[in-house]
This record gives sequence, structure tokens and C-alpha cells, in this order.
Amino acid sequence: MEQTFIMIKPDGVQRGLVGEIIGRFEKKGFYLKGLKLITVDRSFAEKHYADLSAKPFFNGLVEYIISGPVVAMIWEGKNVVTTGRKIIGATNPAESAPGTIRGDFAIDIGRNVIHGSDSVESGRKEIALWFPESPVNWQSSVHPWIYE
Ligand code: DAT
Ligand code: MG
Repeated sequence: MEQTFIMIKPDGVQRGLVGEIIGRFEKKGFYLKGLKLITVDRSFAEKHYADLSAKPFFNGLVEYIISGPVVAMIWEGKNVVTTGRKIIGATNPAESAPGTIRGDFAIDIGRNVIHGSDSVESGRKEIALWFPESPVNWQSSVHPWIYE
């Protein structure tokens, strides 16, 4: 089944939003397949955001991501990449709809609380980067109550 990489950024951890955010993905019906609290160094953050290295905000973005621990997660489910991005909301919280994570909990684009992969392919790459160890293999026993 499809997987995505979701990261609660340092502001989300500092502000105590970890439980709230995990709860939204859990209650939707997605399955948690990887989870760790981790502080990353500059070269790792630069690798994660390599596609944005030419952007003027790149240095500030890297500083932000390395400024404290983040919660790195793998979530699994049907259409989890696209639906996960909808749960997260638009990149700029000023434009994120109420009811989305960024719409409910963020103000500025440089403090937008959470990351989610933008495609299945980048999800694969990000999961490989953040979770080089072999993943825990488990299946939810409520699966037939969520999927027809
Ligand atoms: P997203 O995180 O919604 O996938 P992105 O991949 O385009 O957005 O950018 C990664 C992060 O970089 C984003 O969450 C916040 C920051 N960012 C993006 N565009 C920005 C901008 N114009 N000014 C400042 N920060 C920006
Ligand atoms: Mg992105």
C-alpha cells in the first residue's frame, strides 16, 4: 500500500502538537509504519530539502529544521500522499484552510509545523533517507472496518 513521509517540524514539537497531529492521521484511518524523535544536522537537512537548494529561503529553512528535534514518521494507506497533503494544508498557513493542520495551528510560512511528501516517488526517497533501518512490519486488525 502507498506510503508517505510525514515530519513534525521543531515548532510542532516545541508547541506540543505531536499528539494532535498523530491523532489526525490515526483517526482518518492511516497506519503508522515508522516513528522517531530525531535531531538532524545541517548536511542531512540540506539533503532532505535538496530540491530547494537554489531558493532564497533555503538557508533559513535548513536553520529552522535543525533548530530542535523533529518527529519523523511513515504513514500508510490508500492515497496517503495526496490525502496527507490535504490534511496538512497549503504551504503558506495564510492560505491553508481551517480544519487543516497548518490552517488550524500555523501563521507564518517559515513556521508551518509539518512536512509531507509531495508525490509517491519523493515519499519513497524521503522514507529511504529518514528510515535506513528496516521498517517494523505490522498490519492493523481493524483494516476491514476502514477498507471495503
Ligand atoms: P511544502 O512543505 O508544502 O511541500 P515546499 O516543498 O514548496 O512546501 O517548501 C518546503 C518548505 O519551505 C515549506 O514548508 C516552507 C518553506 N518555504 C516554501 N516556500 C517558501 C517561501 N516562498 N518563503 C519562505 N519559506 C518557504
Ligand atoms: Mg515539499
